[in-house]
Amino acid sequence: MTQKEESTKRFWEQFHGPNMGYVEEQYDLYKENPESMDPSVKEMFDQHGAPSWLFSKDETQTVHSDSTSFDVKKLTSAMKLVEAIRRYGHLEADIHAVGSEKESSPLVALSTYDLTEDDLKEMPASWLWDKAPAGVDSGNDVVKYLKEVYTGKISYEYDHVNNDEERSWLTEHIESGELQANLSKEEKRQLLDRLAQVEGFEGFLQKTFVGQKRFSIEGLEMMVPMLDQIVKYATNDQIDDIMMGMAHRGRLSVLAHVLQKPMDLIFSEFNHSPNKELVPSEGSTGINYGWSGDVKYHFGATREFKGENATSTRITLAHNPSHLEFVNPVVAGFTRAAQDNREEKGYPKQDLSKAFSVLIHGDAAFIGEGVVPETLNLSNLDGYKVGGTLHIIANNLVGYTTNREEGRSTRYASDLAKGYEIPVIHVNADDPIACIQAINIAYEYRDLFKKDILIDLVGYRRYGHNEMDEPRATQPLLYSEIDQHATVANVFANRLQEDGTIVEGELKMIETRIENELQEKYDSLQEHSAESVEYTEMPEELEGDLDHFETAVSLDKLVQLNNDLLLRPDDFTPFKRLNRIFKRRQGVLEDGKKADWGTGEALAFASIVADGTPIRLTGQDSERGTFAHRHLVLHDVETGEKYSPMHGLQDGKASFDIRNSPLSEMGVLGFEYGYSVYSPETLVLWEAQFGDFANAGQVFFDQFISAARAKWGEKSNLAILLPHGYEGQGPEHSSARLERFLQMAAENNWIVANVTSSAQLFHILRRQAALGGKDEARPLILMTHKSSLLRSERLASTAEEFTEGKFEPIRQQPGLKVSKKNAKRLLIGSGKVMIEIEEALEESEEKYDWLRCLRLEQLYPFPEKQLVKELKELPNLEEIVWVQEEPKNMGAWSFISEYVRELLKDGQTLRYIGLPKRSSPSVGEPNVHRTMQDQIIQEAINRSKGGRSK
Ligand SMILES: Cc1ncc(C[n+]2csc(CCOP(=O)(O)OP(=O)(O)O)c2C)c(N)n1
Repeated sequence: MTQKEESTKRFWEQFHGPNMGYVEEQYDLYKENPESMDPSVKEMFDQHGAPSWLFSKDETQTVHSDSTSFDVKKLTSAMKLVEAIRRYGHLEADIHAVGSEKESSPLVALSTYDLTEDDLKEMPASWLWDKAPAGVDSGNDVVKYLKEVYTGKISYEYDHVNNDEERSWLTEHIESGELQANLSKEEKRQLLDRLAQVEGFEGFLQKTFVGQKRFSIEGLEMMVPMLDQIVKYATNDQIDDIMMGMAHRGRLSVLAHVLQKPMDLIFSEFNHSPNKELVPSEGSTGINYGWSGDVKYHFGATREFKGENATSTRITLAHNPSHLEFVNPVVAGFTRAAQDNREEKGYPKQDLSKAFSVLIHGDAAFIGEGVVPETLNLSNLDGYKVGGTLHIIANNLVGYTTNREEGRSTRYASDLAKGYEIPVIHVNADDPIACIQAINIAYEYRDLFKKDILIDLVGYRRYGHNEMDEPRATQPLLYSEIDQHATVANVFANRLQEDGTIVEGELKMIETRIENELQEKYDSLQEHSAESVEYTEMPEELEGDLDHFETAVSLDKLVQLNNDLLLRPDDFTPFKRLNRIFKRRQGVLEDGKKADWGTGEALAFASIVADGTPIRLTGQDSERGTFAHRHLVLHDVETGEKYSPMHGLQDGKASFDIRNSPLSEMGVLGFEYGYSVYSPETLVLWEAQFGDFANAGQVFFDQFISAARAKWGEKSNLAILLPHGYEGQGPEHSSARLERFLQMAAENNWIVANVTSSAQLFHILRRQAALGGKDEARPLILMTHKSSLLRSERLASTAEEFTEGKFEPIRQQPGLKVSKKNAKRLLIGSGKVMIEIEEALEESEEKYDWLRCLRLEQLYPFPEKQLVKELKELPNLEEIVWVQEEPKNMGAWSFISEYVRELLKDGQTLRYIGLPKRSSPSVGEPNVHRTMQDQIIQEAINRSKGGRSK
């Protein structure tokens, strides 16, 4: 009999009389529906199987008539208690260095289960825990042991994890102590030294740069050795990339110690800091990486580390705006980009082992900011997953001056993670060894299950929100405690002294050495470099126009691509009604057959991929397209299998990744931005369902997409597709808020366009792909069309427009024969309204030789050169009229009028035709819209001046 069989036999032998009946009843229940029963009883059967007497010949169990007939209720109570310790032990854990006393919870009290220590002592340990380690003999030992595991300075929450394998792994590795940090004496001394370095660095900055903000790490110093440990494991595992994101707190220390940013560079940034009174809330002005620069707490860095084997691991700390947590999806995008191999056609091949991400959060920000759950929700989706992120909450108990009770409705800052089945480890930042243990478990779990895990590192904040803030005004009691509290290096040194690792005074010596080293570095900096921060100019490459990009494609190639797009795998059964759409695409560009918007877009994508440039396109319902114009993922009606025609291109030389995104703007937009930065050779596109929903991700436009190049030198050629156009569909679904993108347009930071033909779409997308990786790269904000207009002949283009042309920032209004000499009015507009004007001109009987009409297809950079050329050719022009369907305070009017006014000659006027100023962008009644739109159009093409032009 094996040891296990022996133990099982002994276990069942304890039941007698009525207890046996009770157990049998429970076993029947277990067989029927194990999930419905009390987990502790379920565990009993999981562990010991069926009661042995059920299979015994002698139905009346005779064995083991020990004098104590065991009470089954006590046993199940003890099992419940054991289970409760695993589940609720964290409620009694000693995870607070300051600010909270160790609590006790009735959920893990013996009395709650009607048990005494004596009851527990009577039970062999194996009844309650078959993996009880040596020395854990009785039930009482089990309870004591598990209380040490779950209610000490480190504690765990994983009951919300539903996967059985993960749960078992966690239980086993947490309880066996296998992943404990068994540090040698030398390792303990190194750890102490590291903590002293962190404290020494912060202390040196404090005394050398008096009054400057640094958002000190003090109170959470263990963050640095924890990150060291991650780097050590990752380099040994030959991981190519660790992508990190973090906010201001402790960032300088992480840069200095983990990314090894040279101290003298850090010191020089402090030295160059201008007037301290004028600095913004998160620090003083720092060195420039872009041309406008940023405060020093926002810059990232990259560093290469050599592992034990010859390979190296690169750590990238992402640049970060003040907006807390918004860097999270950007880092996820970096990571995914580093994992995807895009070199072959089809979907990219993801290798999860190539990179992983580490995110450090603030305790107030993690639970408070909506971008956090939006990013967590990406973690298990095929299009977005990155094989698990290791999260650390840098929990200093306070958010600026706001206490925990004011900042969250939950017990822990980490509670949000539980909804995503992310295991949580709480650890006391004053216990360095427990902190390393937390990393050991988190690293192994993420590595094995490729899922997120979170460490709630609970410490404190030695100073105020920054070093200029007085926290005693708002947190007097907490700070009177913190003022008395020894630093973690001192706490740890005492412990090491007690266990004989170091001798008295050793920490002092380490501290003196570190201070001398820092002073030496600082002195040599003062002697050798007195250079001042130079004003950096915008790079020249951004100044030129983009006319030199050749984007035309030969007819042969386009015809072949179009034919390939219509191919299906042999055994593929398509949805019949789609055939109509695809039939329309057959033979386009041949025999004078024009290509509509959807075809133009598909040909752009296909030709880009055939050129060897990968594409990633995501957005809500983007596979089909919200307006059903795209259909780049097809579904076999019999098998449900998916097939993308883009993957069947004979000439496909790179991947085409297309994904329906979850219902998120912030998370997804940030992710795609990150992807585009890290993979500059890829054309990444994000599509809003309707353009106005993009404002749910506004922070990414303001803080990253428009400004990252100027602030941090971060390049992206991300393309944003924003359906825009007025049809009376209501205040939403109409306007992509073009005006906002134009307001933010400066220094050639991005391209803003609204194009009116499929060929223009083709060329601008191809140009955007060509920009990738170049110094001229910049994002594209493209207003796109909606609904029926997408299928309109008026957007369709001829073969020549694809094979000969290139993108035209200004287009002549099609179908208008103009006499340059007679032209009195130059009508300029952009987007859908110009297509409606085209219709109106066609319908009208008037001869419009007095009207010159231009479509502004690229609003920014404003094509001034081309417009000046036009104006020169119109000698008798009296007025320039800007027409738009948006209200006057929206759309492009304010932006355009500034440019155009400059170009007016004596006697010429500039006039506005469009809706008056409005607070809400559009009406909700199509008929009302139609009436107003007709008025605008008639006024624009009616010779008489005046009317509704205010
Ligand atoms: C989106 C956003 N809202 C508000 C702020 C202003 N702010 C800066 S730090 C801070 C408190 C953050 O607390 P916590 O997340 O706990 O991090 P800590 O500063 O305590 O490390 C606030 C409100 C910000 N930077 N970003």
